[in-house]
Amino acid sequence: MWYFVFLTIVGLVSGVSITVDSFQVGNEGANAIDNNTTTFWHTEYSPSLAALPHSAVIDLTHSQLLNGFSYLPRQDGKKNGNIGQYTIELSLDSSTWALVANDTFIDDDSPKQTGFANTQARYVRVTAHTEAGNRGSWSSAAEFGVNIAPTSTVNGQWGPVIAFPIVFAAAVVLHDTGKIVTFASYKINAFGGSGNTYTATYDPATGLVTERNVVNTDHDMFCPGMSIDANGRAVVTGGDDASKTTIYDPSSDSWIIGATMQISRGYQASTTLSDARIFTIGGSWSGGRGGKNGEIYNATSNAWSLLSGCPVAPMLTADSAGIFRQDNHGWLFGWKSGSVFQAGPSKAMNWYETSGSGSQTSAGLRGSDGDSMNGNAVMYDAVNGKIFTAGGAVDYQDVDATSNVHLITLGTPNTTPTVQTLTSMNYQRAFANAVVLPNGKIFITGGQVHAVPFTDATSILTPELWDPATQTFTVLPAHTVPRNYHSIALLMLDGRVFTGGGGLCGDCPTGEANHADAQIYSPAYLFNSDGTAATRPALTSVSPTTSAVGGKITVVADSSISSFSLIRFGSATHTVDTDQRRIALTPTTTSGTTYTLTIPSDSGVALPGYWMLFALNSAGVPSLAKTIKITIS
Ligand SMILES: *[C@@H]1O[C@H](CO)[C@@H](O)[C@H](O)[C@H]1NC(C)=O
Ligand SMILES: *[C@@H]1O[C@H](CO)[C@@H](O)[C@H](O)[C@H]1NC(C)=O
Ligand SMILES: *[C@@H]1O[C@H](CO)[C@@H](O)[C@H](O)[C@H]1NC(C)=O
Ligand SMILES: *[C@@H]1O[C@H](CO)[C@@H](O)[C@H](O)[C@H]1NC(C)=O
Ligand SMILES: [Cu+2]
Repeated sequence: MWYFVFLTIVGLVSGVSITVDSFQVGNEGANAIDNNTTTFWHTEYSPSLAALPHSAVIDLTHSQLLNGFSYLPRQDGKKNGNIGQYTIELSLDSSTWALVANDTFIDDDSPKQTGFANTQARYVRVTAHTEAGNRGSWSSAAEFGVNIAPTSTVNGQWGPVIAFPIVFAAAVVLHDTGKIVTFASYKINAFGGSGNTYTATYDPATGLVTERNVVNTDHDMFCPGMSIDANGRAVVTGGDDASKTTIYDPSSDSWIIGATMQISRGYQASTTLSDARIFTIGGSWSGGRGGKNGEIYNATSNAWSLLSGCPVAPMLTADSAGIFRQDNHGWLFGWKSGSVFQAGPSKAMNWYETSGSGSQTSAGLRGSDGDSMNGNAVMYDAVNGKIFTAGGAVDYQDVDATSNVHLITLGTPNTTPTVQTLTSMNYQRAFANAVVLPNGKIFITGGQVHAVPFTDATSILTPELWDPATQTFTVLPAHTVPRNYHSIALLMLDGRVFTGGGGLCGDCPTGEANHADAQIYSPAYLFNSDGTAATRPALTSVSPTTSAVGGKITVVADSSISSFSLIRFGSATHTVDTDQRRIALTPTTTSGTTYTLTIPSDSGVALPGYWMLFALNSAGVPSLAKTIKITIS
């Protein structure tokens, strides 16, 4: 089933009209605003051929606050006229125009979005400067749509959609700049190749996105495992090129060839450990099926070693598609003394020990929860060993997701944790993303009720926020673009949440869709009750910025601070972000607005690597984060 979201349907019913520079009889401009995806606008090709550029002006009948434009290419399986490079201009009077977007649409039939800062306008002009495949001088469109900017901030607010040059399925936040590096596959909008990966980096400081095709590591990093190591480098393993390791080092902005794994993998998960090594397990999606037992990476020696005592069998789901799916996307948490706690997605939970050749111990069941493939698990309070789990489905696909929520409380390794069943989410979700905020609340976004990769049918566009104090959910404003299979979400240094991606189905069959875009959510804590921006406390000095576990950090703020938190820099792909975790910090001494913070002494709680330090005032408004590096000793 085809699915597309218009915040505003610019349909004839409302008096909205369209004027085009050219049309073929039978393919008039009105077809682009009739909310009928079968009909489409096409510029004239017979008896004469109209030349590029082509334009369409939509008259909304009255001025409105706009923040985006949507384009659905023709849906009849042909590509002629797909718009390539385009500009969007806005006007109050159809005579003075302001350029708000200048970008290029990918040449496929997925719905496209482009956003811009809130602008008051009555007229919207889209100009096609090229045909996306340079096949001819035509333009065509099944539908155009306009997004009305949100005005309420009571439950936070979504910003405009940010157009990306790639359909990304994985992303990482950089500790030095706060930039977000996203990556797709060997093509910008399709997976299944070898030897290269298209990446795109978003810079929150400028709003710019830069594209880069990474070829030097000879690695299609689609459907990988990923963990950020003790030095802030993203260690990306397997996927389409199933044995490879590629390391992204933010300090040199370089992609580095790492050691090949002992076992080829795709859809494995990995996690950084208390001793700075990285453990991985599972991954029968690629590189052969079955036997994807644990192995461990030492970044210092750049070597992978098998852990013969860490079998994958105890953590398999009972997926009806067999082993291909049963060992995918483990919910792994590095914990004390080099241990790994596996919280899901299987209903069985396990401990893996990584010293010597490793060992495995059952950790019991996750309450009455079933297998929860493509659900979420977040360690939102590491000091107290608290893991929140939500959603997922018994099979990878073609089944309904659950809205189940569980709270796991870890003790010492190899002991059975406490599991509580909590109030469910408002929505069933598989392929959602969950992000812990500085205040400990968990933002859950996207996903669909009926789990099916690549489709947007049964999408949940309404995020919700879990409050650990009340253990209940608040429903939040809807986002613009569906975020399902292959979508990601990550906390940013400024306390907002970056979401995006989804798809990677190339010339997606009918009903499937690519999403080459992102959208940023600003939580309610960034607004005053009248909708103006809240005044944020600032961290004027943090010293030292590198601390061993158990060390003390002196923080000077510009105003009174009520609480602090550390959140480890995240990496996300396929609903998995084993890097994010949160530590609530209470100052040990306070003098005026100078605070002394003590880093937890256990590196299984405070994993080595880079963390965001947030200070929150009494109104719950977080500062911009300062980056802290935690070392083992
Ligand atoms: C547009 O079409 C969809 C699907 O046919 C329908 O659900 C929706 O109500 C229509 N919207 C308007 C404004 O007509
Ligand atoms: C959409 O347009 C097609 C082609 O003109 C027509 O057959 C169909 O009935 C229309 N659908 C709706 C819901 O109006
Ligand atoms: C849009 O971007 C293209 C490519 O960068 C550039 O050549 C062109 O001048 C820009 N158009 C406008 C109107 O700024
Ligand atoms: C990782 O390798 C280095 C260099 O060989 C070694 O010194 C270190 O002990 C290893 N780390 C662990 C946890 O084994
Ligand atoms: Cu995938």
